[in-house]
Amino acid sequence: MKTYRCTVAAVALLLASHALHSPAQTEGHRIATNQDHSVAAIQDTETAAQRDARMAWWREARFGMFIHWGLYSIPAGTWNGKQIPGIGEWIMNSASIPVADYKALASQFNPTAFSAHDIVALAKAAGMKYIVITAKHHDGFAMFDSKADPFNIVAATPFHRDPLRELAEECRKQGVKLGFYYSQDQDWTAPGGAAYKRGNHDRPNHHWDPSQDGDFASYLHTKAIPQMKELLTNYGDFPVVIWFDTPTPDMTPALAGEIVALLNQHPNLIWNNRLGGGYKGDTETPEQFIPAQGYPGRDWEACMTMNDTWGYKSYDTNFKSTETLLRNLIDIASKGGNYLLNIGPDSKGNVPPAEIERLQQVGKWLAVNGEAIYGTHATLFGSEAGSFSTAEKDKEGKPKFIPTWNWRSTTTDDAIYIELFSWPKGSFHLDKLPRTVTSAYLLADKSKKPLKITNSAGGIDIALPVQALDPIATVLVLKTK
Ligand code: H79
Repeated sequence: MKTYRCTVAAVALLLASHALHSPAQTEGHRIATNQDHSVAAIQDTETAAQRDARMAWWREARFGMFIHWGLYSIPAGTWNGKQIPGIGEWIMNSASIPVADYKALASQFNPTAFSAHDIVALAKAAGMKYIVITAKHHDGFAMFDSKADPFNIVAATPFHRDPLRELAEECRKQGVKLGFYYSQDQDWTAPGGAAYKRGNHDRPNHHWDPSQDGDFASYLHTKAIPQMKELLTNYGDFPVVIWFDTPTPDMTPALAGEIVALLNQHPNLIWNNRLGGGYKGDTETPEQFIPAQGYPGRDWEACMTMNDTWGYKSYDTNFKSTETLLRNLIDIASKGGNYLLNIGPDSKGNVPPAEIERLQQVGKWLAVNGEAIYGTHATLFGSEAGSFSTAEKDKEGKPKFIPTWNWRSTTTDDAIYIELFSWPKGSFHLDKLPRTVTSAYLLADKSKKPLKITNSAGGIDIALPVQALDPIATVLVLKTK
């Protein structure tokens, strides 16, 4: 066993991330890394070729569905007649709901409209290749059949069904991959589970109900680890992803190492950078933002909501347009990342119509233009995404990135795709060309009518028809050698 070295700087980082809460969580997870781990993770031991093989399906997929669904869909953003600000799945913390009162929601949870078939079919129609669903969020309620803890959808609700099992079956039938989100660190209903500070929760550990107090290691040993074992063994070839969230300093390297030992028994599993304890995981997880230039050398996945909440809130109608969602997907793909786009079903199990509508529209575009997204690599150019301002600073005091939205580019071995958001008059000009272009056509043109290419001053001009073929993004294909 390797000895674990914990530097003062690493501890300071961990503490700082805990104090700041959301910034550490949402802005790139610079929680201590590169330390020696007491238990080596697969990323520490595998070869580059093994890693490429393990990550292959995920890198090709580019687009996945996040599902936040749990008891919080019952209050749906309102508690005791008051609308509670913030994200819906945080309502227990944000409204300081006592544990017993929150747990009582389980007896009302009967989402009879839930259809695993329809949700998987929706993901497919949207062009999404994988689904990640909240098996347990910070509220501690398990959305699956758990023998390890009775606060779960099968034992504690009139529904008595296991949606994860139903989704696993449908995903197998419909050819979609399935992953599980598991809040390994925060758990607001289990004694010893961690809590982020919200409001006036100044008691030690930011708890707001004495029944939350307890020993974190005991919580891990009696609830979180046993439940993760259930999730990793009861669903056949799924999950292919475990999506951890919100690590705190409670998750010491030694405790995280116990979880890693479990993950290591599932060598094809992909897990993110939010376990804690200094483990980097497989993926960076920018939350609610798209990084200016991706994360060169790292796999990454931007997780984003369609409105302003993950868990269903009845009055959040601030939906992004299909244009924004599609541009985000293209922007992310052009930077080499994946887009994990969230839906929040309601307490009956219905997906909000505004979410269905947008996903179907994105899927329509992908059905025609998917070749420019799936299995592609990042842009060979880069400056088309925007530039860093010399005057404006971002929240960290660094030059602010100002995106531009004329076009993006994705790449395969023999093609460069140009996704045109604004339609140029007459022709599209490219200055510097990293490859030789042999032919050009529009992806949405079934006849693949060749477009005239003219050399001009070190670059090329591609003659375009007068009208864009798609109001949001028309894809220009440049075959290359
Ligand atoms: O599961 C979703 C979120 O619930 C979870 N990650 C995504 C995928 C998440 N947990 N914490 N955070 C994200 C960031 C923390 C935000 C906070 Fe707040 C700011 C906690 C307290 C202040 C947001 C605003 C939640 C309550 C108020």
